Amino acid sequence: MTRTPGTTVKTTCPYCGVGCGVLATLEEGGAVTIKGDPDHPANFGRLCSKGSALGETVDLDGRLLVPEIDGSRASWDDALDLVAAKFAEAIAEHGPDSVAFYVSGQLLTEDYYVANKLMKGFIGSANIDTNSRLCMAASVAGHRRAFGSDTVPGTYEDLELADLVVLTGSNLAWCHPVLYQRIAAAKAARPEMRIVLIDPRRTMTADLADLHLPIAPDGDVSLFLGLLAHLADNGFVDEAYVAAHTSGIEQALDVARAQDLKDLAAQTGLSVTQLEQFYALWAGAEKVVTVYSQGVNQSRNGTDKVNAIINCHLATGRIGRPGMGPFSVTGQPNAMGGREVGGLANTLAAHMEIENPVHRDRVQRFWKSPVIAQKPGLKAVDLFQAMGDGRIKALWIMATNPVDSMPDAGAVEAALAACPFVVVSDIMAETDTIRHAHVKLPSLGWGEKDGTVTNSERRISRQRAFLAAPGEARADWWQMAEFGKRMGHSEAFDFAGPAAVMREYAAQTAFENNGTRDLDIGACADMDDQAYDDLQPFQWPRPARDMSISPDTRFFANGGFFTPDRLARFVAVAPPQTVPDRTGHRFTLNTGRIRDHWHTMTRTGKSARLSAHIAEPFAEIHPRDAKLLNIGTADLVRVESARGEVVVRALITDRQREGTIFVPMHWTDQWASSARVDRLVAPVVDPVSGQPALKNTTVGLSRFEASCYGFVVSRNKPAMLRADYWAMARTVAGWRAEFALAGAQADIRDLVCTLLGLDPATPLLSLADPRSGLTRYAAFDGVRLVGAFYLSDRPVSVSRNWAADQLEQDFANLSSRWQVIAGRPASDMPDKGAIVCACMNVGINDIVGAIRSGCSSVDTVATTTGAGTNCGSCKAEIRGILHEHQIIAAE
Ligand SMILES: Nc1nc2c(c(=O)[nH]1)N[C@H]1C(S)=C(S)[C@@H](COP(=O)(O)OP(=O)(O)OC[C@H]3O[C@@H](n4cnc5c(=O)[nH]c(N)nc54)[C@H](O)[C@@H]3O)O[C@H]1N2
Ligand SMILES: Nc1nc2c(c(=O)[nH]1)N[C@H]1C(S)=C(S)[C@@H](COP(=O)(O)OP(=O)(O)OC[C@H]3O[C@@H](n4cnc5c(=O)[nH]c(N)nc54)[C@H](O)[C@@H]3O)O[C@H]1N2
Ligand code: SF4
Ligand SMILES: [Mo]
Repeated sequence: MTRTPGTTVKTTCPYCGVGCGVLATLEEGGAVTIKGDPDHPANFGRLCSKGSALGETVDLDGRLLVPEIDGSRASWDDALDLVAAKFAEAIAEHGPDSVAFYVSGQLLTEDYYVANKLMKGFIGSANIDTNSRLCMAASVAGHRRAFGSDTVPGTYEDLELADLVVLTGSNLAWCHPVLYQRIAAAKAARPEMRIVLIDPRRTMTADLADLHLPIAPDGDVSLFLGLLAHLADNGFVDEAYVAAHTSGIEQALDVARAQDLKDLAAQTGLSVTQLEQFYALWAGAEKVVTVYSQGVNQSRNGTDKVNAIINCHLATGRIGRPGMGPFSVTGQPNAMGGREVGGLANTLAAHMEIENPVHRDRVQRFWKSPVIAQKPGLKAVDLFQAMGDGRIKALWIMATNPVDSMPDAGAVEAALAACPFVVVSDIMAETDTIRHAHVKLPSLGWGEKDGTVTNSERRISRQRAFLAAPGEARADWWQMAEFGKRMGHSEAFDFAGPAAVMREYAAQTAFENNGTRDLDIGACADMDDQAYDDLQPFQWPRPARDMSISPDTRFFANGGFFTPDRLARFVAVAPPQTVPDRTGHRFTLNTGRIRDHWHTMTRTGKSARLSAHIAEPFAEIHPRDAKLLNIGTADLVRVESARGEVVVRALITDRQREGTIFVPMHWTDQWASSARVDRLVAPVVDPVSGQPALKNTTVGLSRFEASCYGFVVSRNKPAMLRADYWAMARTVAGWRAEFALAGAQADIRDLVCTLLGLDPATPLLSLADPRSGLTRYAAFDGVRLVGAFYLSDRPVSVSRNWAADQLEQDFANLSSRWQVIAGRPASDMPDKGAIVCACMNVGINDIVGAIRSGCSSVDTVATTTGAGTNCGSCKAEIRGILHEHQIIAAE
């Protein structure tokens, strides 16, 4: 549904699993204004930098707007007929397991439901897997082992009510910023609240922590085993709870007690004192929540890590009561919804199990389907390996970019290139994945589509359209349903709209449930289209027999687990075996996220504001490691494994653990020459969940020997192919790019014109400074700067944001043009430096200036500069800058 300009629509942010409510207004003239929804119980009006910048990412630049077959425009009918014919052909010749869907936690529940129903109930294979395999599979498996169901027991309120919040493998400040802010506000109101961060890196989240444990990679199982033994040995076990509601504590304790503190210190890389401090804090706080994310899940023993944590909560009965519980925070906006409908290859539908014949029969009867998948399908890593072996003949990828995000990404790309038939549904015309598609299908994006998502606390919210469908783009559920009809299942896929899909799905959650399954939203099964449109955010369960919002939205305070005997299981997990490394490489590569970009940057890369915080791929390296390898500040480095290499900027920082490096996952071939970090990552998976170990790969590190380094700002998109290294980012009025050449310098004038997209005869202003080795060029068109180019034999020291701002200036005054090639502002034009606050465009130099003029707290810096006054995501960094400068001032 499209709204008239000026009306405000309540919808949900399409980024992280916090699931913030958003007020979106389409203004006259087409601009979109975004505000936090004060009534939404996830965020109460707050938004982070990414949510605040949503309005800058909904333009049609770069969008895929018409279906294509083999690169040529096609009608929807022709495209879908071809997809159906190719899938049918593969199934007829090679059986249902020769086809597959690879989908995404960024689909809406309605999209996901239709895709899952089609594959498992009508094609008869379970070869539907999702990027949630890379994200939540270990949590799902850990929950199911312990609880008998994939249940997140707690709510966000618990994070505020807790006396101790433990964050392990989670960079909440950058990845779930609104939850981080809720905890920060709770701690400000109750300073006695304690926060522990467990992460090999000292991330921005450490800003809030009373204790940071810089754990050795994958030391988590040992850490929590030690905690379990400590709890048992010091009288903290809740004997009544354990006896009434659990089984298996003895076996779990036997393993836990097998190590003493010295062993644990060796396994975790922490000191005995740090261990004791943590154990005492945990034991002493009745109200404790343990929040975990990818440092736990993305590991070769991810499921064991999850169970090691859950064991401690079960032993103390600290689960399902206000302020207590293990809390897996989900990454994607609908990671939960996808799990609920059963979108993983090893689950069935509505929290039913594929291995269970009763469940299979029930699901088949509900769907009235001709077949039902009899066994789990291929999990993501196995799926792409099977494709590499030629076993998958047709694949449909929807809302994910596996060429960038899967481990062993080079092999994934090769498998896709060799697959006989690939369909990709995306919103963007150019991604590293879609270039391998035989059929490209244009999807509706955020703001254009209608449906529901479930956030980390089981809260279902509506995403609502407020923009017209562009071009011929269509909803993902519609694409799947039309395909289903063409496969001969007209009745089963005859949905009038997303509300109809939701009604059917809600009825399935209630079907023969009667309290035997945790997930029941039967109350939504009879809702009409208007009620669907008006749906307010609510937490499940919401069974039909109870239409009011359930007063108790937590699980398991009084047991009632979903195992056959209704008891929770302790899992006797053991520390991982150390794997001998024979590669000769000596660094552990850790990967993850930065504050202002989302995954493969297809949306956040459009926003100049979000690109200003960190504009280039980088490797965080500890100063001692850098020194040993002769790597200096702003040098380029090569990171390599047996599978490939990346070239990125060195960021030398003692926040990094020695012997480890951190490279973000975001940069793709669309944004940099060679920064797809998953090309390096080995396809090692956790044996229980099949989730890949994306945070622990052995790599080599060396200085990238460049003969010269350059920086450009340009109105045109720079043509970087001639550089050996490059990375580019959007600015308000154009582009900025870093580059380097490895060999002899080419004809520089020619290089400048090629990079800036200028006619070779364009007059250029130039300046060469033999002493600094810096050569600069600038080109003007009338009073406007078209581009500026800086080249040096060392990393170029030019104020990046200042240079980018010059693209917006008026250069009627000829002498001002020289400042551009001088590469520095005139004294009356302050240089902001690197942008810290993306919302208010405040740079580090503004903040340092404010500190020098007497500001001594985050609040006074905020009042003086405006930094941190909108979304607040940068407050931790401001505190860091304050801290550094106060130390300097004190020295
Ligand atoms: N800004 C931003 N926010 C996002 C996203 C985004 O792309 N950008 N993506 C969303 C998604 S899909 C997800 S899944 C979440 C992920 O959210 P997080 O899991 O918080 O983010 P990551 O950066 O992947 O990893 C978290 C931390 O795990 C640490 N770690 C690595 N190895 C270990 C270990 O062995 N033990 C422990 N304890 N810690 C370890 C890393 O150093 C890292 O700081 O973020 C969501 N939010
Ligand atoms: N090394 C390393 N690798 C990782 C991780 C890591 O920490 N380290 N994290 C992993 C995790 S947790 C995750 S979740 C994945 C994420 O990895 P991906 O899912 O591959 O990344 P995205 O960029 O979110 O891809 C979403 C795609 O869907 C498109 N899109 C957006 N909206 C829509 C829509 O409405 N419909 C359709 N059809 N398409 C749409 C986007 O343009 C984009 O191409 O990466 C994983 N890979
Ligand atoms: S925390 Fe930020 S990215 Fe996550 S849902 Fe809220 S506004 Fe969106
Ligand atoms: Mo994720």
